[in-house]
Amino acid sequence: MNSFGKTQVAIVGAGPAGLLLGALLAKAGVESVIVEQHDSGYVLGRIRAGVLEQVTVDLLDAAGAGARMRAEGLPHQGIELCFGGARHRIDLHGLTGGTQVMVYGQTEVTRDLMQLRAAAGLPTVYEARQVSLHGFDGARPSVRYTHGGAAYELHCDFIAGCDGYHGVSRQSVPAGALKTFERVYPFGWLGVLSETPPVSHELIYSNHERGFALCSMRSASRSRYYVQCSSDDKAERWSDDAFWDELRRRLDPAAAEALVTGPSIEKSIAPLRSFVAEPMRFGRLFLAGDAAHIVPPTGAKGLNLAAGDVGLLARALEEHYRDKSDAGIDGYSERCLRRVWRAERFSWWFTSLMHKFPETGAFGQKMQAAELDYLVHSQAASTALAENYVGLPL
Ligand code: FAS
Ligand code: PHB
Repeated sequence: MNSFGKTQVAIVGAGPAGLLLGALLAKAGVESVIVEQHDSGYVLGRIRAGVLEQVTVDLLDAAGAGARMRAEGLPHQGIELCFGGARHRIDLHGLTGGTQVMVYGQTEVTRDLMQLRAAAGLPTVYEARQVSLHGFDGARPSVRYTHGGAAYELHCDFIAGCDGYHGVSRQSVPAGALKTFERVYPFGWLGVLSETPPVSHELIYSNHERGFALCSMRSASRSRYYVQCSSDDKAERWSDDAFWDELRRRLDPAAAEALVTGPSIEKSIAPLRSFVAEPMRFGRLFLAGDAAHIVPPTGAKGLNLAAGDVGLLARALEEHYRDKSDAGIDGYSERCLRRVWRAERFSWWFTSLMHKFPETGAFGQKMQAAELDYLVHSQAASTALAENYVGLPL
């Protein structure tokens, strides 16, 4: 077996969590090697999140990857809730003392981080196969993989498992050491990306008797839309016209009228689940991002939680190397999980409020309508939504 050599931190996964961690560690003078199973084009081809919290914006700036986000991102100061045929604005900025969110696609975040890493000449092994983690319960962990038919072993001080829900890192932890919590929702989101101007300048979250819908965007000319669909639905069953017709049905008349439709450039169905694995540290292995937790995308938390995890992990590893202190490392899991569970609660609550469940029925729909009516007419309730939506401090 060839040895790739040694590094300080081996990062498994080149999604936003792995790439942002690598960039923050580089700023702190900590070496890393990223091992990724796919090629960079595949990673960039996944259309996912669209809303960045201020914490994430600040971490991207700190990592040196914020310039294009600042130039092309869309600062948003409110969202709209649509129900009963009308829209109601939630003034995120006014209700949270001036905090806003940034609309900037995960694909662009990933692209910026990839380019930053490549420009710095930092090593990323793409198309790594048969990745396995070893020795993280001792002092000499390593990551093994094959690449181009040859076998490699990367020796390191620490392993960061940033390889998502289906990754190898969480699965490498002895089953008895993990406690998992999960809720799978009885529906999915059918998402469409189109080169059309957004229907509104802010996001619209719609609760409708036919099901949930979301109007989002990537720029002034590129829109992202979602409609709730059944768990066993298939994207290929939906023509573009069928999607646009269903979206219109779930919006208020003004938005339905204003909707500009066009050919889909991407169409996919995302399953919805809430999931947490505790703890997030095992000896010299740290889990971060989707490898440790999943939220339904209703609250736009997934990518932002991943950023928060790696922000805390980078700080902890910097303290280890610079200050010879392991206080951050020892407190990593507890600090992350407090933020994770608060985001899990908000995402579950917002999903429960906005979607049609098999058991919702006429009474359940009245309860949702009453809660929405209270929410948009109570400053206290709107503030609770706003401060959770813009994100809690790191
Ligand atoms: P990721 O899954 O993004 O990245 C993990 C990386 O590890 C991948 O590149 C993968 O190829 C790699 N990997 C996996 N196994 C490996 C192995 N064995 N060896 C090496 N590499 C391996 N969040 C939102 O906020 N809003 C949304 O609208 C939204 N929509 C989503 C839609 C879908 C279909 C999915 C799956 C998620 C969505 N999310 C959304 C959540 C999403 O944005 C995640 O939170 C975000 O990608 C988390 O980033 P990472 O933790 O880096 O995980
Ligand atoms: C998106 O733009 O993809 C998006 C925005 C907000 C969400 C979920 C997805 O809550």
